[in-house]
This record gives sequence, structure tokens and C-alpha cells, in this order.
Amino acid sequence: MEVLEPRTMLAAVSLAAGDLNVVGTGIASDNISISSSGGVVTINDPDNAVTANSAWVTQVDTNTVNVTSAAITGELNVDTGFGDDAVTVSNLDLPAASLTVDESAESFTVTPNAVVSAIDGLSVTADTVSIGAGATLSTRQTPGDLLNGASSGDSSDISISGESINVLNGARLLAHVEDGSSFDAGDVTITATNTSERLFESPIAFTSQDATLTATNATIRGHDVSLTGDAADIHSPSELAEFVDDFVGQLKSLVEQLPGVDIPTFDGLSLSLAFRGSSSIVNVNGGVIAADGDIAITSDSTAESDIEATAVASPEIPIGVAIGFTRSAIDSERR
Ligand SMILES: [Ca+2]
Ligand SMILES: [Ca+2]
Repeated sequence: MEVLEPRTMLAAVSLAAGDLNVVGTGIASDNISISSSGGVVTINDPDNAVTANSAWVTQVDTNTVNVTSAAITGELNVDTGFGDDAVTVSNLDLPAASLTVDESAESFTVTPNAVVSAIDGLSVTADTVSIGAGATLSTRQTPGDLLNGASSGDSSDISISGESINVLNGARLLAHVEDGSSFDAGDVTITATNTSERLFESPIAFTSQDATLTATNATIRGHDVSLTGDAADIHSPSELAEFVDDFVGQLKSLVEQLPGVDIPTFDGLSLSLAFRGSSSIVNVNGGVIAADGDIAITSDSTAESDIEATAVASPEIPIGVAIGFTRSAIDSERR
């Protein structure tokens, strides 16, 4: 009987120079939740151990640590590393810090009706971002109501980027100051982007690179407010040629499955066929977008398909087919 070696998969939380660093397990899938109550920030991962790794961080149980929020005077950084990682934020008050979630997170979720306040800024990058219905993200400094209270200091920037971003019904992103304030508003920048270069999965494949930003009945206020969708499909033809060489033996049966391609009578052929697409959609349904600077809503997509056939079994019949789709849409409905 094989005995598995014990493995240590720990997330670690440490405070250094005012920065609270939440470092995930590395390759394991982290499932980190962050919240605060009564001036204490709690970090929990129900799936992995979380260890207190410095002074000011208190071990609560195997999966949970606490930190006094006033001790966090720089950034609260979340770095989840490799693996399919989730970061979830519910009610969170950072009265002296910013929140930064880097691109190592696959998903970032704010729970419905949560209030997340970080006066030094909010910066989130994840493949999928979901801001729950009725939730508030704020960088405002105000003793009053986060929407209508008078500012007591500058507001910081809110930046959110990902492949799929969904601001659910009635959520609010607030980086403004009130009219006539002597303080400055922050910018709100939301960018749905998908422009990475990908490998081909097979010589005959449809792959699409999509970026989607949806905001439903959202309130978004700041200095400059921008909502952007940007998708581009990029590849290098040399990659494709290698795959075609590998798959050439299977091409005949694949070609026979394609409607409108009438070449099954050839025993040997080389075919490279790729459908490439990209779409970028920005969808704003209702709500209020207000800026004392500029408002920009843009959507852009490009697809490239410049492949070439490599003739292997039948040099006289090289076939190359490339089809590129591109779709770019802005759907904005103001009430
Ligand atoms: Ca991880
Ligand atoms: Ca990851």
C-alpha cells in the first residue's frame, strides 16, 4: 500500500510595513474570503489552511486569521498564484488602505449587498469578476452616506479588469465627491479585455476570444469613468503548421464532417482550417453613470486569420482556409 507523503498547502497572511499580504497556496486552488467587522479583518479559506505569518496577524483556527484593520495602512494585497483561485469579498472596511487583487485570481466576487470601502483605492484583476446585486464598492472618505455624504478627503481610483465582468442589479461603484467639494474625485475604470495569444487546440477548430462587460442598473460615479470592451484574437501561423503536421493523419475523417467541403475522395491531403473569432461586448442596462470628468464607453474587437496550409501527404492539394469573425457591440440603455 502506497502511503502518501504529507503535503503542506498553506496560505500565509503577514503584515509588513503596513501592507497586509495574503499569499495563496501557490499551485492549489485557493478559495479565499475577506471580510471585516468591528475593526477586525478576517481572512478565511474553507479549502486550505491559512496561517498567521507575522505580528499583528492572529490565528483564529486552521482556516482563519484576523488582523486589526487600523494596522493596515498601505495595501491589502491578494496573490493566489497558480491554480483555479477564487477571491470573495463581503463587508469590508479598510479605513487607511487600498485593496489589490492581482491577475493570479481566476474569479473575484463581491457578495450581494456587501459594502466594500477602501479609501486608498480598489484594484482588481481576475478572469471573471462579479459585483453582487446591491453591493457597493467605495473609495470615498466621508463621515456620511457613501453616496450622498460630504467628502472629508480625496476619493481614490477604482480599477476593475477581466475577461468577463458583471456588475449585477443595483450595484454601486463610488469614487466621486459631492458637487462643489474642495476634494478630488477618483477615476472609475472598468475594462473587459481578452487579447492574449493562444495555441491551437487542433488544426480544425473554432476558437473565439471574448470580452464581456455588463452593468445592470448600476450607479457608477467618479472623475473620469470608462467602460471598455477589448478583444483581439492573435496567433502565429507557425504554430498552426506544426499542429497540421501532427494531425494530418486524421484530416480526412475530420474533413468529411465539415458541411460544404467536398473533398473526401482524396486520400491524402493537407488541410489547415481554422475559424478564429473575437467579440467584445459592453452592455449597460439602466442605471446612472456620472462623472465630473469624462465618460467613455467603448468596445473594440479584432480577429486575425492568416494561416497557411502545409502540404504533407499530397503536395499538389494544399488547402488553407481561414475565416475570421469579429463582433463589437455597445448596447447602452439610459433611463
Ligand atoms: Ca493558487
Ligand atoms: Ca490562479
